[in-house]
Amino acid sequence: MRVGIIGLGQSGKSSIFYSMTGQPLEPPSGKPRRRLGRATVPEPRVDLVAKLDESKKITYPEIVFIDPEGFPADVAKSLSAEMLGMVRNADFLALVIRAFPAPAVMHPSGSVDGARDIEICFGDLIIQDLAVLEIRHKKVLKEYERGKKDLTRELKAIEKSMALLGEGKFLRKGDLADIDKMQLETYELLTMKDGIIVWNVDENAEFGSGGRGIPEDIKGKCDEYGWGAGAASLAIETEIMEMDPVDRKEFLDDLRIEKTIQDRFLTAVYKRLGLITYFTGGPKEAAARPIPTGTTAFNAAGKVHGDIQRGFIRAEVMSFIDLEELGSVDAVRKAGKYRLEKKEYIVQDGDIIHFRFNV
Ligand SMILES: Nc1nc2c(ncn2[C@@H]2O[C@H](COP(=O)(O)OP(=O)(O)OP(=O)(O)O)[C@@H](O)[C@H]2O)c(=O)[nH]1
Ligand SMILES: [Mg+2]
Repeated sequence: MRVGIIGLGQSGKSSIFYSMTGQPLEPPSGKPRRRLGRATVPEPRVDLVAKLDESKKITYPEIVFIDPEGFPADVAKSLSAEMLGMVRNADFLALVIRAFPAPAVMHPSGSVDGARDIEICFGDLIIQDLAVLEIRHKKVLKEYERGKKDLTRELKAIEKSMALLGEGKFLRKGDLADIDKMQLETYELLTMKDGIIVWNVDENAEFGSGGRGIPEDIKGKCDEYGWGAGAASLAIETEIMEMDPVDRKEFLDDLRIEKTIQDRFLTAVYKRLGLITYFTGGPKEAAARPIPTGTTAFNAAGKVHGDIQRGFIRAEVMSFIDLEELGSVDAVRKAGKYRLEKKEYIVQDGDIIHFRFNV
C-alpha cells in the first residue's frame, strides 16, 4: 500500500512524512526526487498469533509513504506535472494544505489562503488526468479507425472521463460506470484515487472549527470531491516525534491530543480504502496482512506467494476471536471452529489462515 504526499511548496509535506515514517527532514537536495519511507501499522493481534506459533519473526502491516522533494519553494505555487508523476502509482493521496501563518516560513503565493490552495491543487490533479487522457485518446482513436473495433468501450470510457474532468469533476465522483472505470484501471488516474486533505494548522490555534479543527466549508468541499479531510499541527507532531515515549505521553495529555497524526492517519487510510487484516502464522514468521474487503481466499493466497495461489487446495481458517477466547489451536479444533474453506471464500477481518497447497 502506497500513500503519495502532495502539496504546494512549504506546506508541510516533509513534516508529515517525518511524522509517519520517522525519517527526519533533510536539507533540500536542490533536485526533485522521491523519498520513500515506511510506517508500521499498530496491530497487536499479530503478537498473539506469533506467541502461539512461537514464530521467530513478526511482520506488521506496512504503508509506504512517498515524499516528492526538492522543488524550489518559490515556484511551487501549484502542483507540477513532475511532482504528480512521482505519486502516480500511489494507492492513496495526502494533500497537505497550509493553514499556519508563521511569517518566517515563506508561502510561494505570498499569502496563506487554504481554500484558494485547495482550488489550485484539485485543479492541477484534473489537468494532469486530462493530459494523460488526451494522449491515450489519440492513440486509441488511431487504432480504432484502423479497424480495431474492440476498442469501442475504452474509447467511450476515455471520452466520458474527459467530459467529466472538463466540468471540473473528479473521476471518483463523476457518474462513470464500473465498466468504464475498469477500462481505465491501468492509467493510474489521479482523480480516481481516494485521498485526504491534511489541514496544517497553527500550533497556537484554539480548538474547534477554524482553529485547530477543519473549517466546515473545507470539509464540504472535500465531500464534494469524494475526499476526506482532517486537521493537524505538523509543527507539534514533529516535536512529538523528537521526544522519548514517557515525555510524549505527558505532552499529548497536556495539549489534549488523544492520538498522534500517525495513529489517526493510518486508521483513516485503512477505513477509507476498506482494508481488513488477516494473519498467517508459523514457526518462521507470523504476519498481519492487509487486504481490501471482499478479497477471496484464492487472491489472498496470491499475495503471500504465487506458488501458494497456483497450488491452492484449501484454506484452513479460524478466527482470531475464537483463538483468543479458547487459547489454543487444539481448543479451536475441538470446538468445531476450525474450518476448511475453498478458493471462493471471502476472507474476514481477523481470520488466521493456513493455506494448503501443492506445487
Ligand atoms: N509554524 C509552523 N511551521 C510549520 C508547520 N508545519 C511546517 N512548518 C515549517 O514549514 C517549513 C516547511 O515545512 P516542510 O515540511 O519542509 O514543507 P514541504 O512541503 O516539505 O516543503 P518543500 O518540500 O520545500 O516544498 C519548515 O520550516 C517547517 O518547520 C506548522 O504547523 N507550523
Ligand atoms: Mg519537503
